[in-house]
Amino acid sequence: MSNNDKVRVRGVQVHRPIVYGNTATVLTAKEKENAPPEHTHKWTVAVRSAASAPDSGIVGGKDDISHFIRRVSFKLHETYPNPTRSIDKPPFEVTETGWGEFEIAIRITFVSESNEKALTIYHHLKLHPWTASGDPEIPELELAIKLGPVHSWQYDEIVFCDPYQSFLNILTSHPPTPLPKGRVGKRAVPFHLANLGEKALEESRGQPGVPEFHLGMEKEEQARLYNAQKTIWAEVEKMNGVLKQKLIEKNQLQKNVNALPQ
Ligand code: SLL
Repeated sequence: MSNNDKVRVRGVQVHRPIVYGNTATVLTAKEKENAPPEHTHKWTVAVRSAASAPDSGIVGGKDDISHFIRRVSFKLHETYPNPTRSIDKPPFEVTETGWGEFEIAIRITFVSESNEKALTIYHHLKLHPWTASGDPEIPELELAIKLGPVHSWQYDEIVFCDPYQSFLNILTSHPPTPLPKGRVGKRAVPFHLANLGEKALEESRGQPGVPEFHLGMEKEEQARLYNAQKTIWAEVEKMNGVLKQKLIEKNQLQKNVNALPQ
């Protein structure tokens, strides 16, 4: 390391896209044999690169992210033995079986060249499929099996501001694979925000695809936010009308009160 490497490069920001979350499936009869009797699901929680490898069958993970991530620690529910699982090399993931959903604290430690503080993010382990509103919150296992694997993933970008020269060199020599522009083939089904269920299964012709993050999702998210804003505006307008009406009523009542004999 030369002295120059210890200097921060001011004004530079480097973004690295990641995904974190989990996949879950209902235990098969064979898997059940090797699991505690109350366990119903098998799941994998992971931190990966955002781009997916074609036909890999997994969400994200095309790029190796160990040039900037040194360790990922997953803090599981205390019902698990040794609940803090530290993973020092890729794939940064933990596979377990269990019966319940819980919050997982994910602590990401960066390589020492970065001089960056560790980052903690949270993921709510999702085992049960989303169903159309009105359905029971936790669908029967048979329906869950029919619906296929549950995917709950979050896209995020880690931003390194004013990186050290040596770290900047590492980052720039490992550019991330750009996300695809839109949906590719069967990797179609949306996930964390979608109201999945039997309808989504029908739409995917009974074959749920493995979801993939793509650039079109940003536009879809924008459209969702815009629609939500429009709904709120309409609601505010309506409530303003109600308020106006109530004020008129109040003034009238006040007048009546004032007109009462003392
Ligand atoms: C719930 N608050 O009640 C959550 C807790 C805990 C899940 C879920 C396995 C533990 C074991 C397991 O699934 N724990 O291996 O004994 O839903």
